[in-house]
Amino acid sequence: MGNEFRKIAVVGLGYIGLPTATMFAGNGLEVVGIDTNLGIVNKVNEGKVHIIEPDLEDRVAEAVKSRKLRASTTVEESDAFIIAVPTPFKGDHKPDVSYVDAAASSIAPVLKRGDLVVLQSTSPVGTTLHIAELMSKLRPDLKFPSLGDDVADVHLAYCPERVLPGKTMYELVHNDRVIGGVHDCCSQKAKALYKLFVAGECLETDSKTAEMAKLTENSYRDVNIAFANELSIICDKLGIDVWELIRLANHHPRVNILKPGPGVGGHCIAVDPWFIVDSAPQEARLISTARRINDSKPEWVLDKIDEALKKLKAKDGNGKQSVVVCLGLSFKANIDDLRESPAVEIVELLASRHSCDIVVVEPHVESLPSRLGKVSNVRLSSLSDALRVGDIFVGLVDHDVFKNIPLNNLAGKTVVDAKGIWPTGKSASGAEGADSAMAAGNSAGRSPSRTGH
Ligand code: SAJ
Repeated sequence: MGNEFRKIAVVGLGYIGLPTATMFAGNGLEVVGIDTNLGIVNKVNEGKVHIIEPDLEDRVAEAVKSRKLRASTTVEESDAFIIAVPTPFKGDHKPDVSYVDAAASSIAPVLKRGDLVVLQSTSPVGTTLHIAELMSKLRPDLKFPSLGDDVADVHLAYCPERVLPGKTMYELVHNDRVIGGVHDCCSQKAKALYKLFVAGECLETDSKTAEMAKLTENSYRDVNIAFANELSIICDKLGIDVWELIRLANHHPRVNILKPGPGVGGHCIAVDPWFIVDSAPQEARLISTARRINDSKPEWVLDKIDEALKKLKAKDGNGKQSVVVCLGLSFKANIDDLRESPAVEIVELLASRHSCDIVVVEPHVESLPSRLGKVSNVRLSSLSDALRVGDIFVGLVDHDVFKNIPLNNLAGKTVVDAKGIWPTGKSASGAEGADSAMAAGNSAGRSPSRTGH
């Protein structure tokens, strides 16, 4: 198949849409990126970006300069359309596909025979067929693909994204992709499009299987993290160091346990499994239990901080109030992304339960997020200041900078390590005086250490 695509439109210039648009532009296509947010559109047209992702800004600047990429608030006629808009869930864990519907409705008026429409947003099973119906109503003059009828004027496919934030530009090219056409001819056409820059394999299937594949991948990770989190709670009860346990168990050739932590954050893993639960509530028992286990972990960490505060109070009599240092706010290590972060939730709950001073260290942000900014007993601080004033140190995110804290600096402090920043074990040398880590797996009475990862 020759290159049948001259111009494409990418609807939604977020974490996935903008890098995808930039890839196509960098591979010679004329790309128009569409976003309803005028601020984003203006920024992209200046060759700048509104999200932090290694390598993205330079590539956007290059693509805009070469006039291959531009942004607009309105959809234009193109040969292919990629929908990459958010699909959040509502309060009751029900998926909200209104942005997908809005994107499909905005594309419909400019569609012509032979065009390709690809849905990339993480979506409940059946969404691709649903937008075929929606567009069919808006454009009765065009024939859209449907189950059992493979003759159509417009091709339609679901093609999920599986890149890891922080490695997006590399993984976009090198990851294998699942391409789910409503019919085989739709898959083939979508594959021809992605093969313009994807070096990984493009695996063809139908749209429902592709939708389920995306949800399955993130649910698989969620269930496995829940297993690790449950183990950490059991081990705490039994006085076993979970990090040591996992390290030993993972020496089995067919065991690979993930890491426990303060909960699961980010905009994907904590959300996507609910889409499966919503589609099959009676059947998705393990998946929904895992979600609940991971969602309940912040409360458990909070109970551990409560215990540490009580213990310290009993030790110090009615003396001064303890200062609690919370290390990390982002949803995972070495990034600035605070979305759905369990660390933010823990700090917020801690401040609502206790009047003590809470010192937050998050080297990747310049100010506290708005939900913490107005809380009077919470302040953002440098690590050195926190090490000077803190009594209780709560490890919430395993940033490298925290792993490198000289252990002597924690001597005499109480440590609640929810993330295995200082897994206990072999080299507890420096922190002999620490009344050490008790949460999320670190059993009481052992000194923090930096080995064991
Ligand atoms: N986490 C743990 N223990 C672990 C691993 C992760 O507690 O052993 C926590 C992290 O701290 C974080 C959360 O899970 O709070 C999610 O982090 P992550 O690194 O597992 O995943 P994300 O959300 O950055 O990206 C995931 C990836 N999916 C899978 O690995 C199956 C990525 O490939 C997807 O493209 C992305 O979701 C997405 O956009 O769906």
